[in-house]
Amino acid sequence: MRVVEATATVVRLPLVHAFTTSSHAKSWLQHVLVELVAEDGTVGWGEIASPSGPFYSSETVGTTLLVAREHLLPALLRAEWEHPREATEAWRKVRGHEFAKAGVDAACWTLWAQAQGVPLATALGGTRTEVPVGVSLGIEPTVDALLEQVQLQVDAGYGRVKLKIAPGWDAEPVAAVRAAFPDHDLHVDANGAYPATDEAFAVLAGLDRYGLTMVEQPFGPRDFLSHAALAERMDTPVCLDESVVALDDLRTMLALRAGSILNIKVSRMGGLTPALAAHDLAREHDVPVWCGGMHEFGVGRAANLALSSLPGFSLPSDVSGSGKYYARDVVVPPVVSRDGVTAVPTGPGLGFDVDRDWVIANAQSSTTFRL
Ligand code: OSB
Ligand code: MG
Repeated sequence: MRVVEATATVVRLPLVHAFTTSSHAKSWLQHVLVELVAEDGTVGWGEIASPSGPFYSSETVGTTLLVAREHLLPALLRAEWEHPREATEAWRKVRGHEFAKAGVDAACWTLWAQAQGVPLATALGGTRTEVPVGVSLGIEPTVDALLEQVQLQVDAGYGRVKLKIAPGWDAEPVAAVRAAFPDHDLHVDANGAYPATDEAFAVLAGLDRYGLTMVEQPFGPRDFLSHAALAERMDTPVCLDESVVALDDLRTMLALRAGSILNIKVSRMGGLTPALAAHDLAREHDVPVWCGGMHEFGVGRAANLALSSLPGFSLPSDVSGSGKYYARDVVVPPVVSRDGVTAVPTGPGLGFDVDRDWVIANAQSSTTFRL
């Protein structure tokens, strides 16, 4: 295949409910939609889901646009490829910038699936027709406000709830949610907010009493050793997110026993191609995986859903319905979850229609490249 036109469009969507993590608060998101057009007119979409600020990773919307514009898209426009895996070879020499790569890689995959006339999930090797999903809840101003949010999502049918924690917002909210929902599948995510101190180890190990499914990324991204030490000390499984941006990081996690569950994020790992490789390696080592999210709009959400249909994704993924975050999505109809599952679409390519007119009318900026 040959891509003859590539467009990067910045779209901003307001969140229905403000979301706060250990690092920052947001009430809207700004993602970059990548639209590729092949020689024969086939279209593929991908989403660069980087946060605006460099707090989850070092990337920002600005850096992803720069790298896509100056490196990834020009390289892709020069490439001739038969399979999306070969397309990613075009930017093999670009180090880092995983979010930027992920949006372009996913667009290549949806383009290829569309050209083959198969659903993206099938193109990736997915086998499930529906995916169990959970929700991620941010830090709230009060424990009561958090309980209200959990109730809202439990009522919406979500069987797994993940709570964001941070030093000072951990045992107390977790104890309250556990008391109110004694049998629910609960897990916590610290986004690397804890220092590797004795006090932090004690607080985290103390969470064992709440029967959590996992504790996700308590320490900094590069700190595999503290994760390994905590995993040794805790009964609750440790899951890595920010630490694993490349397959080599997963090898390190396995070798050091720094985690026993992997959160695979398409954005964090640089696309569906590396995400598939991580899935395969984790599966070889009997490490359960689930698909994490970055509050994706419909395009990225559809890619996450397709990926989650692979057999190794044995834990609920963060692919809740679009409505958990957005009143208005960029795909029509939006991604919908019922009773804690999201159906994998059966149509070719992305399986959701991008509302192109709305995207163009609401774009903050748009840049097109042609061969
Ligand atoms: O760590 O999973 C995370 C959102 C922004 C940054 C980091 C994370 C998250 C989420 C969102 O938890 C989950 C979702 O997209 O539903
Ligand atoms: Mg996380």
